[in-house]
Amino acid sequence: MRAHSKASLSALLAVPLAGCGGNWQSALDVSGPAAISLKHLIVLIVAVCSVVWMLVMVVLILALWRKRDARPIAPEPARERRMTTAVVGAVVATVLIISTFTIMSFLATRALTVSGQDDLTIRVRGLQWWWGLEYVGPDPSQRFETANEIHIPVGRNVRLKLEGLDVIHSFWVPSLAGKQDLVPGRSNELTIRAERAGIYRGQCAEFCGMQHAHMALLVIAEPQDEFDSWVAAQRQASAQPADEREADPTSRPCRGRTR
Ligand SMILES: [Cu+2]
Repeated sequence: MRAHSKASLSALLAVPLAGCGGNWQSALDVSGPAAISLKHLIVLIVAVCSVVWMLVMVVLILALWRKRDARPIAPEPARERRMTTAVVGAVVATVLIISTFTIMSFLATRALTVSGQDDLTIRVRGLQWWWGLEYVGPDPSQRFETANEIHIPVGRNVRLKLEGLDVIHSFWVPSLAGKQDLVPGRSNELTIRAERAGIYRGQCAEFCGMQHAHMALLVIAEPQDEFDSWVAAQRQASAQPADEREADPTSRPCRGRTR
């Protein structure tokens, strides 16, 4: 094979395989129990559907091949019984497969909201086009707010209370959990958990206006001590500007420009 042909083949294979892992926003590169169960469900459904598709193709090809033979318009009774058995068997198999997938999907979706005693609670507000976050605790004075960046401790359940304040949004961090909508006037819940430290990208998964594609967020999973340090820093009072020059943002030099 010539060099440029090999390069073209490699590039062609790289496109479909690029979404199979190693990405920081991928339903196939998972780190949380909910995302792992969803990944298993995806793989199972794709595998079963692939087998069914191949069986249908084989039967279709055989039927087209055998059609060349001259067949009577009215089949004999024994042949008709075989055809009836095949059709009934196919219908039963279809009902069983679809019912199994429906039950498994229901159980996997219900597991997204399972929570425990150790939960850290964060109120997530969806707005056009950003994410407002409030770390909720038993003591109101310990609460604080951030935006677009969720810090969580590794190995702990984090309960997200989801609220839409303007239109419907959808919270989705595919490496950690499934999607859950943020609906105005209604409170939904989602539990996320990261089993390993890292940065996981999330994205609004419901079209919510012209800037919807830019409505991303980051989940930063870190060890408990680092998370505690970050929380302590967030609870500190804001630093006040020392003079008028620091208080006036227009007086600061632009980044990347020398004066
Ligand atoms: Cu959106």
